[in-house]
Amino acid sequence: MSLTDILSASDIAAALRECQAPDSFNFKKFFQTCGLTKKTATQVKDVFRILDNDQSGFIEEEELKFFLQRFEASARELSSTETREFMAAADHDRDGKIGADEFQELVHS
Ligand SMILES: [Ca+2]
Repeated sequence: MSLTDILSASDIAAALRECQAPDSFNFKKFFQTCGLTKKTATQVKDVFRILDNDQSGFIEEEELKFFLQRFEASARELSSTETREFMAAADHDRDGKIGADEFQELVHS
């Protein structure tokens, strides 16, 4: 399965355009523009599994840095500030990584 089985390529492109400038990444806006907020919990978890590059069941801070590149290989890396803010918002149980449930809750929050 690939991201474009769930999200439209044009919505992904629009979401990436919005955060092209350094430190302009806003995860709420990104999830909304790429169409993820309108997807079901199951679909959001499918997206999570695609984003979980090493299939560990979690997205760690190191992986989060390459979040945008999972959507488009030529996208930029997230800055350490963006990565930290994203992690802090998602990591409810404070174990330093994002699980599928945490990701789905963040998308639909
Ligand atoms: Ca966590």
